[in-house]
Amino acid sequence: MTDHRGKIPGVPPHILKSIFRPESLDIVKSIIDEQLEKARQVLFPELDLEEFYLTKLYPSSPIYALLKCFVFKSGVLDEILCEKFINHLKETLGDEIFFFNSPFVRVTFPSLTSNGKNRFDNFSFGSLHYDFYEGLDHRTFWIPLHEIDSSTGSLIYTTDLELIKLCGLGLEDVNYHSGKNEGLKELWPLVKERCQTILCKKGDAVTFKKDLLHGSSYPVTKPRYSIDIRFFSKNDPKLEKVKKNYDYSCFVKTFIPLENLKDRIKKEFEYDLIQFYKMRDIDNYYAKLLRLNSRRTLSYGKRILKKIGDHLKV
Ligand SMILES: O=C(O)CCC(=O)C(=O)O
Ligand SMILES: [Fe+2]
Repeated sequence: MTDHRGKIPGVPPHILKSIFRPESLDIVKSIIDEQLEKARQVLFPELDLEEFYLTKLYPSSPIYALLKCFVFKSGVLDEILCEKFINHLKETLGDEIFFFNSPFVRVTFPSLTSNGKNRFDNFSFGSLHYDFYEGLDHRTFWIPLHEIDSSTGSLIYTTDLELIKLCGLGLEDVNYHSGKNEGLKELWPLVKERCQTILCKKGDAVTFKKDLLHGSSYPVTKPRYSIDIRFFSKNDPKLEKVKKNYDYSCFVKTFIPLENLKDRIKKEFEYDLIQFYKMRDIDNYYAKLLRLNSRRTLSYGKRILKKIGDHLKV
């Protein structure tokens, strides 16, 4: 059996209690705020911060792709890779560990829309989906930067097989933030009723595997900041296959060994930012980034990358 998605309940997530120092999380949050402000200044100086949030930040906004470059380049992993966390990683995955170079920075807030204009559904960035990378047996770590309660919105998940089967493999693939897939609306009440919501204290992290159907809910009255990162063992049998299939993505160029991670990640994202500045044609670049992040448009991605290469030569 290779692809279990939509077929098995999955293992519920595990909460790692007090794994991060609250002070470190405060630093990460302030880096994110600073870098968001920098993104606004560079890209949309004509908008004030409120307008910028309202119109430019929404679940599939390319600003988030840019934000994560800024944020990871600024050293958030210096704060996150503390001794407790590294010990946990080694206990779980052994001594030789890779970082899957596709981290996310999530900033959501109550007035967040689905597309920069309207709100279509009650989920946030992640509609229900699996973190599934060619079957790699990775661990996802969802790291909120403050206490998570009913006011902040949260990670949601389900192990309810009936709901899982109804969702099938489809939820991830359907662009349901765009409101185009009306059919899925019928599922929303069930999703709301059957999904579990995670609550955690500042300093806790949530970890889960590829078999868990999960998503996130919108904040109600307070913003929600979190980052999510993935690690896997160097001995993972699926490693070669994944490498081959992800080579062409802008952000998943490499798997970084844990030992070099703090420095390497800064260089990786520095590089991505340089590419970004060189492109100048920002809107177009966004479109390319989004496309390149999709597994199904790999051949398209190859063509675009070639074009980007040509463009840079000019
Ligand atoms: O934080 C979110 O909105 C989604 C998180 C997620 O999908 C993940 O951590 O894999
Ligand atoms: Fe996810």
